[in-house]
Amino acid sequence: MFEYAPAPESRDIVDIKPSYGLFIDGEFVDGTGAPFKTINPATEETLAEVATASGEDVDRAVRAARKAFGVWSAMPGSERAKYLFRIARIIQERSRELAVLETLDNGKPIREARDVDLPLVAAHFFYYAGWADKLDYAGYGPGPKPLGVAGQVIPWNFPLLMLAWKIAPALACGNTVVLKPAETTPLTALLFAEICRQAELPPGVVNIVTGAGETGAAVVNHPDVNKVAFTGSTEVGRLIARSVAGSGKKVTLELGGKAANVVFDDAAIDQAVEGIVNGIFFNQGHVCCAGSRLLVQESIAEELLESLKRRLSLLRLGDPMDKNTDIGAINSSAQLARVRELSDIGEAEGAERWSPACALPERGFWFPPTIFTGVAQSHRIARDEVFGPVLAMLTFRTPAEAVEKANNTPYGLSAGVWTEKGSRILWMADRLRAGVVWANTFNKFDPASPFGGYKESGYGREGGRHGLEAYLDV
Ligand code: TXE
Repeated sequence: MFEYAPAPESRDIVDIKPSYGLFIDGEFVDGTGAPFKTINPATEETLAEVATASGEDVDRAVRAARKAFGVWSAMPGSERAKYLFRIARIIQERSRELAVLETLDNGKPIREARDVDLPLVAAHFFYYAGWADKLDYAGYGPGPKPLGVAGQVIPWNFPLLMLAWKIAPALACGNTVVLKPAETTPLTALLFAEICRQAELPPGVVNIVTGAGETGAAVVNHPDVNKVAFTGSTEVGRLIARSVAGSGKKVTLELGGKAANVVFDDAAIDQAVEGIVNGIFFNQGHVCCAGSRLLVQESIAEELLESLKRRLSLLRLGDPMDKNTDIGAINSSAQLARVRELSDIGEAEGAERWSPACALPERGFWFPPTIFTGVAQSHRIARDEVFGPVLAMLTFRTPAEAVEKANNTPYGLSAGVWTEKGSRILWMADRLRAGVVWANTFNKFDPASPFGGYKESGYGREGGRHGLEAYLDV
């Protein structure tokens, strides 16, 4: 039989330099900290050496952003919009290059980087470009003001998309930015810096400082930063909230999750199976809103599990640059160790572990798609965020029990409901303590809709009109 097998995407379309500096005041400059290496997690090959920004470098970046704030905030919104539209268009023009670089640095399948991440990145810039000259009409009353310099720290799971979520609304509102990408995925943020130059964005409006947690701490604690935006672990989110308490800085935190994907006995099973797979195996499960807890109505649990196992057996794990790949590499050895540890604990606590037969490449960081059954709510596999391709399956009998179990988590970022009954969707959505509830779908994003969590998943909203509030004094 003929099998469609397109050639792997070529890495030759990206020009990866041997070393990268910091982007401050419109220039690439050396960092004074010790440089670090960023690797391709699928091969463990070093991609480049990247500068570490010390406190002194961060201070330089914040001063550049402060100076640029005068110019940028005074510019008519319609002018700021032109820059943002220009950036959005360049992202579209260079999206193949950006997608390849994202895949090399992150390990995610090229198909996802190309078809999901990049279109959403451009969409965020287009969307917020549209707001830049309409802030007076956003319902806040006359003359909402930008906050000043925004210090933004982002994670490694969607490096460019998280950058877009942070930078686009900040700039649209007239703020300037110092952004720190994650230490395992700094390269696309640095290519974005090049795009800012190509768009002739005034120097200092966007500054990119690379480095690890210490650099991030220097950004959020800098006294001249007015607004802190963080996406990452709940643990670091807590540290940040404590360290900026009383400083007068506005803070938004987007932290972890342990979403329930709830399947009722009247759901379209094939569609639900696709949604469950997308919910937990998209991006190797490195997704804050991943549907990591599957709650299935007892009467269909066996049938659903069988379908799910058959579907998992068809997933292709391997070279992220291959356009056929469904599951790429785990982003780092540290994350792989965490996924392994929590999975081992799952087994030790008595849950049953299943993965399809699947050969893992010898080099790189890999973990097979995995389902745990016989899971109790007290098991850590049902409570902790694994942030990997690991699904914990539980069952329920009544809608009330489904709600109780779904809400039995310290997190509250997202949830999914699968049923053919419209009234039940509304009944569930009303009761689920989650910032997003998807119905008969999962992991759907739109720049026009707000995103954010309840409880330990953080506070503040990103996206939509609500996303502007984080960057304005009204
Ligand atoms: O996160 P960190 P890690 C969860 C997920 C994952 C776990 C650990 O469960 O397994 O967190 O991942 C910067 N001050 N999420 O260790 O450390 C850091 O350099 C300021 C969920 O990678 O929170 C990076 O840029 N910044 C999540 C960013 O914080 C600091 C996405 C995130 O890293 C800092 C990622 C400090 N003291 C992980 N320490 C989500 N919500 O999507 C570190 N950083």
